[in-house]
Formats: sequence, C-alpha cells, structure tokens
Amino acid sequence: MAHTSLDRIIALQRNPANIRNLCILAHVDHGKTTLADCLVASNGIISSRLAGKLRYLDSREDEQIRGITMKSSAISLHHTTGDQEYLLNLIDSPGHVDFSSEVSTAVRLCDGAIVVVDAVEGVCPQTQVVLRQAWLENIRPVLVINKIDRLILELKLSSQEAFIHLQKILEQVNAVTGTLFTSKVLEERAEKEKDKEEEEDKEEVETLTGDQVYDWSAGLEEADDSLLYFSPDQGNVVFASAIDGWGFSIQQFAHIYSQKMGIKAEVLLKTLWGDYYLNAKAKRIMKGAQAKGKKPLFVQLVLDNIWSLYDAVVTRRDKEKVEKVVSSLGLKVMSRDSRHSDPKVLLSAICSQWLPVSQAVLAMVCEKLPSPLDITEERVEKLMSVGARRFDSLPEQTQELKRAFLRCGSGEDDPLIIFVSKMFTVDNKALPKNRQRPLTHEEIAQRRELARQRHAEKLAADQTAAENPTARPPSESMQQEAQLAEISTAKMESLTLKDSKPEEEEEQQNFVAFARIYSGVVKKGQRVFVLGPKYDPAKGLSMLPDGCRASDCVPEVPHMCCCSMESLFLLMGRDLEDLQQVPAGNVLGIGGLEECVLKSATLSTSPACPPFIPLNMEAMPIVRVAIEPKHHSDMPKLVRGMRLLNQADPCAEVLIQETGEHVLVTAGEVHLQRCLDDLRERFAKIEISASKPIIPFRETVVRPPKVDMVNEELGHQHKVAIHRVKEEASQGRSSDTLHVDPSGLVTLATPNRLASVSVRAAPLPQDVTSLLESSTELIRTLEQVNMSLREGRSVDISPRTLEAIAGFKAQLEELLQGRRWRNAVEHIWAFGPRRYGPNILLNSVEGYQRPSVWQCLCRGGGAAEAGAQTPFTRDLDNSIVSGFQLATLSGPMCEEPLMGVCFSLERWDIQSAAPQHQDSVEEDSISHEASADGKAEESSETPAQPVGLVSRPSQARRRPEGPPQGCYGPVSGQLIAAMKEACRHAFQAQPQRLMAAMYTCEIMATAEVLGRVYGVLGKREGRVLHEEMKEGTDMFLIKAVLPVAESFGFADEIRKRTSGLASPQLVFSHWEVISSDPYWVPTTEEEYLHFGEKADSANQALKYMNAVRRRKGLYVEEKTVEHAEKQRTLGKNK
Ligand SMILES: Nc1nc2c(ncn2[C@@H]2O[C@H](COP(=O)(O)OP(=O)(O)OP(=O)(O)O)[C@@H](O)[C@H]2O)c(=O)[nH]1
Ligand SMILES: [Mg+2]
Repeated sequence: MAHTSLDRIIALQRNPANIRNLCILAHVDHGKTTLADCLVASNGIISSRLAGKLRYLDSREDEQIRGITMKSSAISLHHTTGDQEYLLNLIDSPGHVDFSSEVSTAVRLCDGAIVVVDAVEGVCPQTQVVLRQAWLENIRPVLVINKIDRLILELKLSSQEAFIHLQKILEQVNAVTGTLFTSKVLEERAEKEKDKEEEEDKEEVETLTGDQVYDWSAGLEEADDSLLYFSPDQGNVVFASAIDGWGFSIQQFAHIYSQKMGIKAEVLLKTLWGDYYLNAKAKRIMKGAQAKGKKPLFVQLVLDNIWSLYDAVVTRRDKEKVEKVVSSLGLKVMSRDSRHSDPKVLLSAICSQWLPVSQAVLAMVCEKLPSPLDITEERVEKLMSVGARRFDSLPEQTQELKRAFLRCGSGEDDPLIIFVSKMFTVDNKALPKNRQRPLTHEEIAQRRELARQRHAEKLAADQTAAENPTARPPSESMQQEAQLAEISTAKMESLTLKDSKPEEEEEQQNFVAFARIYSGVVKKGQRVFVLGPKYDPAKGLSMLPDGCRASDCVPEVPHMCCCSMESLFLLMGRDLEDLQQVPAGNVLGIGGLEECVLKSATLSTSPACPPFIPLNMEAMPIVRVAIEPKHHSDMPKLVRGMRLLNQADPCAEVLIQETGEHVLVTAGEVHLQRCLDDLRERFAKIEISASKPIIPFRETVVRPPKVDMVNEELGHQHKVAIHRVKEEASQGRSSDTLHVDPSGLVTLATPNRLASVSVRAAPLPQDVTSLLESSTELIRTLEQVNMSLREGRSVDISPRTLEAIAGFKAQLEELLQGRRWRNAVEHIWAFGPRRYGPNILLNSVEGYQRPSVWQCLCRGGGAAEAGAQTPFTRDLDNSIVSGFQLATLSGPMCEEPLMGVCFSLERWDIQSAAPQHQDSVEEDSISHEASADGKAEESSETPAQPVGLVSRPSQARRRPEGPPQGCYGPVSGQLIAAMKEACRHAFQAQPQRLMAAMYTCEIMATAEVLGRVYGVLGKREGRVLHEEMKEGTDMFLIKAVLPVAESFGFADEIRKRTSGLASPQLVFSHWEVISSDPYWVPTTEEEYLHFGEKADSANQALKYMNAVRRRKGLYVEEKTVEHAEKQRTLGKNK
C-alpha cells in the first residue's frame, strides 16, 4: 500500500470522531513491537516482508541490540473500513518493569489500549500492572492473544487442547479486570451512599449520562460489567501470531462461514466461541460439545484450519497440499517464497494474505475503542482535580472547562488545553528541517533539463570533433564545460555543507514534548500558559486581569509561565513531520518547550485551567549510583548532561548530595545501564565512571529478642545494649547534659541548660509501619492541610480525602491496640522524616496541649485551639518537630533514614533565662525522678515499656508564662539539636537493626533449568515464596524475594546459567528487618563455640552497615570491637 501522504493525515486530524489514540501494553517480550510492525507495514511505511524483523518503533541502537523496548514512541497510521477512514495515533510502550514509567506517560495520552498476552506465558506480573494502569486512567482495553504459533510448534498442543488453553488465558485476564471492577464498584457504592445522606434534604437527583461503561448503579449485582470483560463474541479479542503476520477475530470467521454454510452470521458470532458444536446431520448448531465429546465449533471451523496449514507448510512441507490450500483460499504466493529454504517464509506469505493481523487488529480498534469525543465526565473530573481539592470547589470558570473537554472542539473560541506527559530528545537529523526531502516535481524537471542539455552539448562536441579532428574544441565549448563543472562543484559543496552542518549542531539536544491536545486548536508560534503541578487556578484568576491572554505580559503568578510553541510535529516513529496547526483530539510533538517544562506540564490559553493530576507511576526509583567524570575538567559537562537526562527521562532522578556527589537514581539495573549510555553518548559526551550501586538501608529498633544467636533463652541483651549506650555517653563530651535511665528514657539538656527533653524510642508494630509506608501521599496531604490550618487559611477538602484520612486514623487506632499504645493515635505529634515518613513522634508530655494532627476531621474546634497557642510555644513546638525530622532522616547506625520507630517525648522543660544554679538544681531533681521511674519500670514484667508511660503523672514543667525573650534566637536552635540528639540516644538505647530493601522476583523457567535457578537464588540469599506450574505448559512460575543488596548481576547470572531460558523480573516490594544484630558480639559459651571469638563472618548486618559507613566516610569500628572482645573474654575467663 502506498505511503499515506502527510496531507491525508492532516485532513484526518480534523475529524475527532474518527481518531483513535491508543497504546500497546503488555508484559515484557509478549510481542508489542512486533505487532506494531505489522500495523506499520499495513500503511506501507515498512515492507511487509520485514514486518516483525525490523521492530521499526525500537529506533534506539540499544533497543535493537538488547531486543527490548526502552522508550515509548508514537506513530500515526490510517485505516479504512467500509466508507470510514480512521486516523490511529499508536504508541508502543516498553514491557520491562524498569521502564514502567514510560507506560504511565503513554497511557495518559490515550483513550484505549491494546493489551497483548503471550499465548504460552499467559497473564504475567506486568500484564496485571498494565491492566491496572489502564483502569486507573479510565481507558478502554482490547485484547490480542499473541504467539499462537508457539502453541502449535513449541508446545505441540492439539487444536482441542489449544482451545482449552486459550479459554484459560481469557479467564485469567478477566479475573484481573474483575478484581479491579469489584473494588471500584464497592468503593463507589460507599461514596454514593454517603453522598445520598448529604443530599437527601436537597432533593437533587443526579442525572448521569447513560453511555458510561462503568455504571454508577447501586451495587455489584446491578452494575453493568458486560462491556468490561474480554470475550471473542464481544469483538474485543483477536487471536494472532504477529511474527507470522496473521491474526483474526471471530467476526471474520463468522462472516466466512455464514456465506459458506448458510447460517446467519449473528448466530455464528454467538456460538463460535463457546461450548457449541455442529451437528452435521441436522445441520444445526447444538450446545454442550464438552459433555457430548464433540469438537467445539471454534476448534472445528477455526483452529483446525490453522493447525493443518502449519502442519502442511512447516512440519510436513507437503508441497501439493500447500498448493491446494493456496488456490482454494484464492491467494497468490510468489515463487521465491515457496522455494525459500525456511518454511516460515512461505507460511507468513500465505498467512499474512489470508488473515492479515493488521486488518483484524485495526478493525477491532476502530470499532471498539472510544474516540476522543467519547471522553467521560468521570475521567475529565479526575484529570482536573488535584490532590485534596474537589472538583466542585474549583472556581466556576474552571468547572466550565469541563464542557470544553467533553466537546473536544477545534473552533477558534475553544480554549486550548494540552497535556505534556514527557519530554524526549531527538537527533538533529530527525528534525524535518534538517532532513533531506525528496525532490519536488519542479526540481526533478529542472535536473532533467540540465542533464539533457549536457547530453546534447556532449553530442554536439563529439560531432564537431569528428568533423574537424585537427582543430580541437573551440573555446566556446570549453567554457561551457567549465561552467558545468562549476555548477556541479557548487552543488557538491552545498551538499557537503548540508551534510556537515548537523555535526556542528549536534552539541545541542532537541527536546520534543510528547503531548495530547484535549481542546482547541494549537498553531505554530502560539503563546500559551505553562501550568506547573502546583498551580492554583483560583489564585491565577484572581491575580490576572480579566480576559488576560498568554500573549500579553504576565504578572508574577506562582507556578505559571508563558511559552510559545516553536514547532509542532506529527510523530512518525523515527521521523517527525512539521505541522502548522493541530486540532483537538490528537497526539503531537511540540518543540521549544525545554525552558519551561521539566518532565510534564499542562498547557492552556486559559488561566482557569487546572494542572492535570500527576501521572500514576508504578516504578519507584531505587538503584542509586554516584557519577563522576573521568577527567575532572569535564565536571561542567557532566552537570549539564545530568540535567538533560533528568528532563528526558520520566523516571530517572538526579540529585546532588550534601557531600557534593552527583547521584543518579534509576528504577533498576537495565534502566541504569540505559541512563549511563545516554549520558555518555548523548547528553554529556564525556567519559564517566559510575560507582557501584548505592544500596539503600533503613534503621530501626526492635523489641528485645528472647533468644540468643544459638537459640538459647536470653534476658539480658537489652540491658547490654543500654550498658553500651551508657558507656558511650559517659565517654562523650555531652555527658553532663545527658542522662539515660535503664528503661531507655533519655534526658538531654541544651548546652545552655535552659531546656531539656526526655525521649523514649520504641518499635512500631510492623502493620503500622506498612500502613504508614503505603499512606505517604495521604499523610502528605494531611500535613498540607494542617499547615494551612496553622496559618489560619481555610481549605476546601474533598469528602473523599476527608474520608480517607478518617479511615487512615481508624486503621491506626485498630492496629495500635494494647496498654502501651493507649490514646497514642490522638497524641501523634508528627510523622517523619520529611513530615510524611514511616516514623511517629508522640506527645506524651502531660499537660501539654497542642493542635491535633487530626484537626481537619473536627472542623472549627481545631482552629480555635490553634489560635489559643501563644507564638512562643508554637515556635518551640516547631523546634521539637524539626529535631525529630532530623533524627529520623539519618540514624546513628550508618546515617540512613529510620523506619518504624516511635519516639515519645515524655518530658519537656523550658526555662526562660533562669539563673544557672537554680537550673542545675532543677535538672538534678528531674534526673532523680527519672531514675526512680526507671526502677519502678524495671521491676515490671517487661523492661521496655515505652509508651505505656503515657498516662503517668504530670512531668511537664513548661513555663510559658516566663518572658519569651531569647527564644527566637538560640533556644529554638538548641532545642532542635537537643531533640535530635535525644532521639538518637533513645534509639541507641533499644536493640537496633538494619532493614534491607527487598525485591520480589518472578521467574519463569522450564523444568530442566529449575535447579539452576534455585542455585542462584540461594547463593544470593533469596527466599522462594511459592512455585507453581503454568497449566498446559512445562513452565514453572517461581516467586521469590531477594535483597536489593544482592541483586546486582542477578538477572544476568540467571540468564547465563539457564542459557537464556529464564529471565527474572525484579520489582521493589518492601523493607525487611535483617534479624541479626550488627552490634552483636558473642557473650555465652555456646556462642563462642558456634561462632568463634571474632564472630564477624556470620554477621551480615554488620557487613552491610560497615560498607555503608565506609562509603559515607564515617568511622568504622572494626578495631574497637576486636579489643572489646578481648577484654570481655578475659573478664569471662577470670
Ligand atoms: N513465536 C512467536 N514469537 C514472537 C511473536 N511475536 C513476537 N515474537 C518474538 O518475541 C520476542 C519479543 O518481541 P517484541 O515485539 O520485541 O516484544 P515486546 O513486547 O515489544 O518487548 P518489550 O518491548 O521489550 O517489552 C521477539 O523475539 C519476537 O520475535 C509471535 O507471534 N510468535
Ligand atoms: Mg517492544
């Protein structure tokens, strides 16, 4: 088919009803790019013989070499069905976990998705992830079950077995969507009931458009889920083998057989997939094929044909039969294909004519996926409501924009709304202005004329030479020749100039924004507002004059700037085409935004437009490396290169640590490799060296263990730890201000003795820690709300957020049960580090009232309370929180963040400019009291009873009535330091542990290599969680957890050891406490026997800790431990 001309595509862009924006999603290696190749070939962009081999959309060199997609890329295709012509903006996405952020950027711009599933492997972890992502973005999926040829040739299934296998796969996929659907319906029902209660007296009946797939009906029973599931008879499933170029939906076969057998197509459509069979005698289709042992229709009419074709062409190479089939199907096969030594060539020549996969898939896409006009209200509201803000609290003008979304109009009056989901770089060569264009007709004619002239002159010259051989050419012809030569050199020069130009310009990277236009029409050179994620339309509207446009000069509005669209591009895989304007509903590339847009942004001509909600990122960047240039003079280039890389990758993070190190954080090993290659070859163009991956750890405390390292009962370990802290403290300079009591309560005074704090640390229950971890977003929102309340601003929080906060609180209350946690939730003072981390500060100071963190739940009351606080206490309250934040940000073991630790502040004395001697008397009395308490505590059953002390008699000696002089100066600062130190000492007074980051790892392996996989897992401290056999195949699915610290080179090792038959997918899953104590030294006879005197070989935690300390340039205590052991040994032997 001819290459679609640009004009045709431009014409199609104007008709949004016939536009489909879609992406291809799947697990890694399930054949997305191969399928995309087939679709691209149908438009004549690549030859159909190369489809599947070229992987056209994998345009990067490393993508071709490694055979995996790393960046999502888009291409515009057209398709005609009947009298309708469609424009398809297709985005191919990567399937490897490391690049799942690229999937997020693709999904946001689309209305639909093709989900590809490998017929052998079935639903894999990433399949579930992409289905979830599609669901979260409210886009509609269709299914392609790919690689059916593997069922025939590799697994050697019979057609009947294959049918059962395919049914199973469909069930698996539908099970995933079913779970998503159920949870959503239940959630909505709860919300609706709540809404109803609120609105009962208003008597307002909501009218909703009827065409929503996800109905807002009351419950599961009533919810319409028929459109949700994949089913061949719904027309949303295609069976394919992309590599052999064939694919079909059952509509096609229903059509063929309805003509052949005279059965109605609708009847066939309903019965072709399912438990039906053909009763040849009665010429009727009957139910119950399985029970009666008959061949189901699908097997008889569909699969058998394909199976016998494969059998004839590939297995038996039966020439006669092939010819018969070819002629009966009315196909033409070129003789070079039928003579080819590889039977697959002939097979794909036949199949791609008989059942072209592109036809099947494109027809399904055009029919089943929604157009940009079908965008639902629900999706629009979701895109427009950021964070805690609810849609109906947005300014009126903003709410009106919803209509613009739904209209998707391209009139002059329609506001322009564009979302940029990522920035990517292109080579200069790929830019249309630098590319050599094909010659125009005039140019060709001119050239032809020139050539003809030359030829005529040459002939004429020959003639004169022949006529007059002695008198050599007259000067005239010489001149002409010289002229011609001149022209050609000039041309040559111009050509070479053109060639060399890009090289000069190569230094500069061209950033193109990957974007979708939701409303209005964008023109080249137009000026628009660029709205950052924190932009507030209410603020913008109030600050800007009415009717203000981006072309006018813009006053200072936070998170808003102006930019002009320097160039607009049509994205055509590797190429870009220049466009003058683009109407609503299309995916496009925009050049010239790199100054205003970092990774993503919302662009609009209306200041009322809210920023879109942030992308749902599935991958968490976890692998960090420090990067250095080989030559130090290259530092500025590296800095610039890292900045570019940060902009060009949705997931990579670039940081400069306090130590001055440049750190790159990536999602995994493969992603890391790609980022380093990019830095070397594109962005920095210098030699760089990367450190070994920096492995993150967390520090925590645990309850005292009951047994020792050789599983003997143990009662003293805890005390040993405290003993050590005491020793350390007494050695330190601060010993006169520090007091640690045996129960673990640490009291520390500021150097000027004006204030002192008493802090106790305790481990949080594991469930609480996980809850805190999974609720970071919510805690952050809570913190923002509290901040606003503290500043006296009112915030309109959506009921959904409020409900989520209340739910979170209730969950915490439920998990924090027992005497020690009595009232703890009410007394939460702060979360940390960074105010939303998984550690808690408790207010256990008797008599100290402060606004609760939950004040947004009881509106009004909280604000009044906040008002009652004097600025004096509020200031110092902040110091306590800051001290806690600092302490949780880096712990005493190896300066890694803390996790799952609860600090409770039990006493807090502030004296304002009191005389020194009085103060020390005061201190004494406190210490006295504290140790008395400690004794009382010791005599109770469990020595570590930290938070149980909440209800003890008052110990607060705050004196707010004193003059607040000096408190703004040093006291608040000193209090921060004292609080931080106190927390650290309190932490050290408990048994400390490291926490390691863990990956979950799913490996598919055949039975032969299973043993080797286990070998590698075992060597790297992996733990197998479960193993199951994939039904119908000889593949095993192994699920394991593996410490991140042991994971480098893991994928490679597995691949090598199994000759590429198994490849793992590593995804960050959770943090796990390493059970061994890094400070442990053998103390009992048995332990000496078991571990020897040094006992450092067995201590993995110590190794990790020392490695981190060494990397950070901290003191590593190896020598000291050795001496301590000796001394203790002596002591023991005495
Ligand atoms: N047997 C068979 N192999 C296929 C088929 N389709 C693709 N493959 C092979 O599967 C491998 C992966 O194909 P890709 O198209 O690169 O897979 P992908 O889903 O794009 O992979 P990522 O982009 O890395 O996630 C290639 O070796 C293909 O040749 C098919 O229909 N049958
Ligand atoms: Mg791919």
